[in-house]
Order: sequence, then C-alpha cells, then structure tokens
Amino acid sequence: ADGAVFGAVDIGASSGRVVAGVLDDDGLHLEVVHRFANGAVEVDGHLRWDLTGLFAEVLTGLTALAARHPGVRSVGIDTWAVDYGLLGSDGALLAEPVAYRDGRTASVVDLVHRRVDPARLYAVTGLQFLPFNTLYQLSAEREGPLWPRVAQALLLPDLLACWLTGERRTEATNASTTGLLDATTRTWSTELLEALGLPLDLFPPLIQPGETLGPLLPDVARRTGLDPTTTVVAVGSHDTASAVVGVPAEDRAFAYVSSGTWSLVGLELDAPVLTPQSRAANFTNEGGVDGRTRYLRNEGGLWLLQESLRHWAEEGPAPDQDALLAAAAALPAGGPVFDVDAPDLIAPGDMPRRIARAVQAAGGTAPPTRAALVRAVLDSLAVAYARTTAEAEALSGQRAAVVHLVGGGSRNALLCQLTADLSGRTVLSGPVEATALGNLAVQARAAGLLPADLGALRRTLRAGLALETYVPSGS
Ligand code: LFR
Repeated sequence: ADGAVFGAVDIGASSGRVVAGVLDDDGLHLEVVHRFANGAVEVDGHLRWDLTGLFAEVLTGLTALAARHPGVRSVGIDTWAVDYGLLGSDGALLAEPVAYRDGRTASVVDLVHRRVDPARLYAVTGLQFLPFNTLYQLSAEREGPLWPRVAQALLLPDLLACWLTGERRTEATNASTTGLLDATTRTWSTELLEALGLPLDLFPPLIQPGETLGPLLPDVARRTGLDPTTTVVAVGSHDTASAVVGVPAEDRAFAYVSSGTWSLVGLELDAPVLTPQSRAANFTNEGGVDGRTRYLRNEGGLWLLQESLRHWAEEGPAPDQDALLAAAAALPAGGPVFDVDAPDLIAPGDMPRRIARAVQAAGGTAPPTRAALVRAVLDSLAVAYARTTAEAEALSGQRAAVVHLVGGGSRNALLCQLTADLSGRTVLSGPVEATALGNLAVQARAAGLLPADLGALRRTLRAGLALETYVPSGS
C-alpha cells in the first residue's frame, strides 16, 4: 500500500476541491491540492451552473495533483445530486445546466402528481419529496425549447467523468436521487419513465461505486500531466453518498449529520423503508455504497448562513464571519427557532428577511441583531438534527447510540454541542472533508488496498482521524 495515491474531485454547491489521498501504513492522508468557488448564476432567465468553468477548475486541480504526485492510480468524482446536463446527438452539451434552486419546477409538480400519484412515486422510488428532484426538472424541460434536440441526459458528476474519459454511464447512488430509480431493485423504473413521457434510455446505463469507468482521454492526460493509465473509478458520486462512507463509525449503531450547504440527517440501513408513515415524515431512501440505504431527510443547512452573509455583503462591508459566529455563541440559550425546511428558504435572495419572517411564523420575535439571527440559525439546525435523528430511529426501528457530525458544520463547536444537548446523545465531530475521504476510500478499496467490508473500512479510516467529542450538557 505504501504511498499509493488517489485523486478526489469533490464539488459542492458553494465550493469545490481536488484532493490527493495518500495511503500509507498509518492510513489515508488527505491533501487539498486545489480549491475553487462555485455558485449558480442567473443566465438566460434561469439559475445555472457554469459547468464548463467547473471542468476547467477540475483540470487545474488534476494538474496540481499530477505535479505533486507521480503515478496517481485513479480519480473519483462527486458533486451535489439531482442536476444534469443535456447532450445533443453529437454529444455536445446543449446549455449550461439549470441549478436545482431555479424556480422552474413550481408549475410542473402538480402535473407530475396527476400523472403518477405521489403515494405511488414513494412506493417505487422511496424518495423524499423535494420540488427539485430530477423528475420534476425533466418534466419542466419537456416543455422547453431544448427538448427536441436532447439525445441524452447525464448527471453532473457523470458528465465531468465523461469529459475526462469519453465514457457515458450513470453512477448508481446519484441515480437514486432522480426519482426515476426503483428503490427496491435499484434499476431504472420503466413504469415512471413511461408515465412521465421520458425516453427509457434518457440516462446511460448504471455503474456501481468501485467499478472502473475507464482511462483518461489522451488529451486530458496530456493537458494535466497525469499518466495516461490513470483511470476514473466510480465512487458514491452523490456527495452525500461519499460523505456517509466517510463517517468514521465504530459500529453500525450510528446516526449521521452531513452538514454542508444542506444538512443530511439520518441512518444507514440494509433496506429501504417505504411505509406511508415514512412518506408522511418525508424521509428519503437514497442509494448508498454497497447497496446500503441512506435513510435520511434533507434539512436546511449552512446555505442559510452563506446566503445571509452574501446578502449583508451586498448591503455594505462584508461581515467577519468568525466574529459573528463568536458573538452568536456568546448569546444566551433559549432564543427563537424556525423551520429550517420552509420551502421559502430554498431560493437565493434576501435571506435575513425570510429568516425573520420564519421566526415570526413560529411565534418568535425577529432577531434584533445579525448575531441573534446567526444564533437562531444554529439553534434551529440543532433542533432539526435532534428531531430528525429520533424520527429516523422511530420509523426504521434501528437505534443510534452516537451522532456523527461531518462536513463543514462539524467545525462549528456550538452547533455540535447544541446537537448533543438537544438529542441527548454523544456527538462525534469530524472529519470536515468526509466527502472527499469517502470518495478516496472507495477508490483505495477498489484497488484492493482497504478492507472490503464497509464497517471495517470505516474503522480503518477512524484510526487515522482526530474526532472531537461532545457530551450532552448535564449528563
Ligand atoms: C448535498 C446534496 C443533497 C441534495 C442536494 C441537492 O450537497 O447533494 O444530498 O439533496 O445537495 O442536490
């Protein structure tokens, strides 16, 4: 294993990174070799990702990776879920992909639900209702000008992987977020594709995490300096799937919170829970690595803070985020909370004002200062984390002894402590880069260098990490 190197491309809605994973006798060591910003911008009447620009950042990152490490074995790609690019018959991208926060699906949700009853949708896909799930986006797309020219759709990590290798496949964990995959068989649902008038071969065939997609295109190898034998290996290309692999759990009795732009809160199960109660609680059964089920809910996340900071920076001098967080932490407990899942908080715009309204809707008084608003966000996130963990247990019958908080939010000591206090459980925080870690671990495992069993794999990862422990106050 000594010195084997893997590369992770991990792109979230607000930032991306290319990370080297060096495997030696003490474990898998991560080095971020390139970071870049991301964000959707309004172009041509829609909120869009600059995927072409992101691909240029990927190449820059891979170039930095090659310069630092000769002999990179493979590269894996993950991004956020549900979004896709449309290709014409010549394989060219027809337009920069529309971002999931765009409002275009508002008018088609009812139409979709008239074609397929929501109860049937849940029974087949097990997917939480979110207005931006791919099936709604595609239904909006069918009414649009590009549709007659569409030959194929590729989910975003698959599209980046295609630009690196020339190979077109749909990675299975991300496919599970489309609302078009059967949660029980984990194959495309012919029933739903037909009911929605979508071609059965709209997406390329599935590929499972750990399978090799193919070697780099000669031109990509030349431009990055990577060896032409470097392959792209499928990983949990849905960032949350990789984050869950990267949860450094000791045994199976764990809950996780992957805390980034969104908060993904739940359990890992052996099989989906497709009951009416589960649907009523809006829990999702996303596909995990090794056929596991990621039983979770999307809760609001750090987007609420990011978007507030962005708004304040537009109004005047950019606020000092660390100072604001410190001031928020110094405020007394028991302040107002709001529903972090309010649909009204999904779109970009004046977030502080919408949060103030949400607080008032919950019977509180609007936060008088920026610090108070930040505190209300953190208190409300922790309330959501505690409630959702308990709900996941009740609905699945699986117990969680500890809560692992991973991702950017794991840096926030106040959020971790509040989660411990409100959930009454020990919270273990870290790593921040759980997603890149899970991406790299699946590659190293595919190379035969880490344990095949997911539990053993996680224990190996844990051995190399320093986790922070938060015990519930008063216990
Ligand atoms: C997190 C995430 C969530 C998904 C949302 C939109 O980054 O991938 O799992 O619901 O973004 O794609």
